[in-house]
Amino acid sequence: MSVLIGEKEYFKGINKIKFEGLESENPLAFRWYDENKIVAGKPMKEWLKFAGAYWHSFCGTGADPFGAPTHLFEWDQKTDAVERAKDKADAAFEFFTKLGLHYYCFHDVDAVDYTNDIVENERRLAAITDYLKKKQDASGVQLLWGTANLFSNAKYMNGASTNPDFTVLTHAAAQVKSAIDATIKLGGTGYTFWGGREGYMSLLNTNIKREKEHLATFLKVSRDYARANGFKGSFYIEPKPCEPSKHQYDYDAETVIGFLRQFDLLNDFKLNLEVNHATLAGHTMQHEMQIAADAGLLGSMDANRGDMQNGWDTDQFPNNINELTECMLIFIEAGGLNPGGINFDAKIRRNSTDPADLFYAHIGGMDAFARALIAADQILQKSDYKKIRANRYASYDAGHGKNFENGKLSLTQLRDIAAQSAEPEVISGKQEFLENLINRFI
Ligand code: XLS
Ligand code: NI
Ligand code: NI
Repeated sequence: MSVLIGEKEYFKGINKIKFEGLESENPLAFRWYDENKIVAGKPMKEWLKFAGAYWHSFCGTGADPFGAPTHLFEWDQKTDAVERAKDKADAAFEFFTKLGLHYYCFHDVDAVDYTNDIVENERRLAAITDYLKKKQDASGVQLLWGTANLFSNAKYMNGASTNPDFTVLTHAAAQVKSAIDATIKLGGTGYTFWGGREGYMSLLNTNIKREKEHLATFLKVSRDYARANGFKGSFYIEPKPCEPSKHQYDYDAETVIGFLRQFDLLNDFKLNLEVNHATLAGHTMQHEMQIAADAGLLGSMDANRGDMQNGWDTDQFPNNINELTECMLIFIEAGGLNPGGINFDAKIRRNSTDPADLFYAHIGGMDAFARALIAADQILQKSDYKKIRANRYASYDAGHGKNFENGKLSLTQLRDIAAQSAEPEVISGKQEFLENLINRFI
């Protein structure tokens, strides 16, 4: 991938980031992520389809409820919205190509600023996607997934497709329709629904049953529209338990799978799991990934990490190799993400204000994933990890255990087997042994 610089160079002094290996002391080089290195039968770049998130990296100004913007973007200057958006696209593609990211993700309003005029928004999105298409063709960078922001505008304060006011739902539909058009036009491999406002703040004013039915019908018409217009990719639901809603309907992987099953959406929808959302739901990311993988719904991933002391979505860059190695065990055993990738839904801190900080953040995240992928592959190949897990269930592999698994034993028969057998042995779960394996291979 060659570097694509637009009219102006935004990240001056930073060249193409290269793999330099463990000996390198260059902070602007990869030490582990070697995109063509073969791991478990595939090049790293195929396992780890990293994507840049437009919203955090090119729109997030660092403003917080207590303070003003600290990231003052040079590409955010022009008065005409589409011209301003083109500068932003230039900056984004310069960044993607210098870093070697093969994918990106965006919300409609990240690509170009929206107004409250639907027709004007459609015009703007069509214009900027013409430009993005050219940038994609010139660089080879692809759209991992598109989405519509149905949470920032004031009209969504009571929800988008779960809003008690039907008019708001229609406005959400207008946005989703254009965002799907944009995704199809740009060859996106997925389309994501994250419902930050699809939930409630108070049960006192909420009819959950009707709201969830509206959400399901909304997803169905969106799917039907996309399929009728040639979209072959996957739809994703991105679970999150809360924030900004007190309770979000797409709480966690299990909840979403139940919802998809209830409303017969399992054929078209998979999960886009996010690390910090898993921890907010009181789970590990490993848990969420295993639940999704077991259901055949491990679609895509939003990579980030939370803060151990803060109870919100801090969206920090991933750097926990132990956690990632455990995730990669599930990931490799599931055959990777299908058809998604690893979107850095993470933001540099408000006081990380050097242009290079965005590079350090992504390099660190990519290296952490690469190191975890290698470690997990070694664990699977060279250790007793798989054997120990399989052996724990050996009593179901033959005899009565097997008959039970096949549904051939009644409760009374199970009782009789118990009465004839000795007291169960004490069998170790070997947790610490397994934890040590992870550290040994990192
Ligand atoms: C917010 C979500 C959001 C989605 C895309 O917490 O992670 O960024 O990924 O709408
Ligand atoms: Ni996300
Ligand atoms: Ni998030």
